[in-house]
Amino acid sequence: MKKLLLLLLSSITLTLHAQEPQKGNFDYPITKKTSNPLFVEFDSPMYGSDEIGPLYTADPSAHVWTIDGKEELYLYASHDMAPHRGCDRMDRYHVFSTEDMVHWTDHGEILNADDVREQGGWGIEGFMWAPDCAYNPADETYYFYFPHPDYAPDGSHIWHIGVATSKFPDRDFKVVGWVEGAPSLIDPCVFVDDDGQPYIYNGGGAKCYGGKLRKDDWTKLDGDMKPMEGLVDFHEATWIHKYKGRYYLSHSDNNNFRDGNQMKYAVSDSPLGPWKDMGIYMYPTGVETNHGSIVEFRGKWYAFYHTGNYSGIGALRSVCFDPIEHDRKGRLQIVRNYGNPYRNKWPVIGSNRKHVTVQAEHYNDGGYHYAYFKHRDARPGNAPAYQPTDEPMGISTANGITYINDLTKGEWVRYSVKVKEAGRYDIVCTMATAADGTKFHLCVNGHNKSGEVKLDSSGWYPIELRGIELQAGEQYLDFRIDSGRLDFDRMEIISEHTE
Ligand code: FUB
Repeated sequence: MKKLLLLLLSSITLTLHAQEPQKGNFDYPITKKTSNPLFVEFDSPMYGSDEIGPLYTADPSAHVWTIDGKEELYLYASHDMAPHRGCDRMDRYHVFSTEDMVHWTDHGEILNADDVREQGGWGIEGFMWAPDCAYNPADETYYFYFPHPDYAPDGSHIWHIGVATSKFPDRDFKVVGWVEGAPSLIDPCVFVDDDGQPYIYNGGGAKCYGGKLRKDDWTKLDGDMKPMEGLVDFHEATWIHKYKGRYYLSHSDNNNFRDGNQMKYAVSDSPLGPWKDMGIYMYPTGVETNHGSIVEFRGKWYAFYHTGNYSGIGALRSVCFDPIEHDRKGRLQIVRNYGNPYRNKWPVIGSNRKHVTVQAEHYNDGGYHYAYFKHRDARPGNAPAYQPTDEPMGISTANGITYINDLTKGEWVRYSVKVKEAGRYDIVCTMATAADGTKFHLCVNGHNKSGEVKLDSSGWYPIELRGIELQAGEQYLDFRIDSGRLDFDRMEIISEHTE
């Protein structure tokens, strides 16, 4: 996201002349059954036009509010607009709620960049990035915090943490100003401790700050915000939750410059640190950014995040969630958003199993988003480049060979394996292509381990991926297609030093 911040500074004049955002003409609230990736069944106006497309959401901030005696999960999200221009057309926020994690209500737009200019007299077009919301029982008011750029007195641009308030969690938010004194950084998070003390955090580009809000005025700091100490490889997307009396600060790491952000966390006995780094709780999901929130709802813990697993595009993201667990020592377990092996049987490699064959059609169970990504034709009038289908992968049999046919650009397919011994393995894939310039890469637990692999002849032939490093334990292998068309028959995983 650092790249985007730099881009923002250089492209600001362009964005000022962008077209007026469309508000859409929908009759909210709208309730639908939806599953990962969430909310794409809801319609959204596209940026600067009257066309309708899927609703893309990012940066989920999940809270459980008790309303009329009933617990409901509310989700505040930013809104990726199609057609995208990086993240700079994100000019509005939607709020969603659910009682059962299956049926979700879209309450519609709660604030946009125009509102900030009209009601607050500040701000520029677009750039309504990752928000958060907090409820103050003392004044029965919801406080919505949003990062948004404005002009500094010297004409440069700075980020404010804007505040809008309402008596309702899902409507009537009015801009009341910004948090004076907060550093010019993105991604606010407000955590309210059990004693009612609100804390505010923000951060980006490797800096994370935290401080107290005034108990009697949740729009103002109580003292200065200070750098959070002890975090390792912090990028952005701060989120705080409390578990068994300890504070957990989760955030994205800087792996966006390689394969995509991983989600990490650190713990402390105090809401403002110092923090002890505890490592990763989610692997990269195939797009540059990730942004999470962790929340308990009706006795279960959930990790919210976003992926590009609907559009195939990193700037047209969709919010997702999966269960997350703390182990007996309070350590967060890796979120299982990668399916399970075919028929729940892990191919085992290493130790006395030096050579394992996995048939391509035996990809992970769990379906689309967890185990594969496949396109279908775009809906009419609805321009995004890719749209997935939840049909299984295309399987063909010819000349006694059963294989996955015709994997195309952006598609991927996943295989979980169990590795007995960490080490380097050769992975020999039997593949074919009918198109020039067919390329793919292999990711292990979301990390590109093969670099670009090119297929340069037709007919079945072995592609040797030499010395792929595998850690011990469960690992998942994604074959991600970068261009062309690829048929995939099988892979053999071979311990490097034994064959
Ligand atoms: O969505 C815009 C920005 O991308 C957010 O503020 C970051 O957390 C990253 O998700």
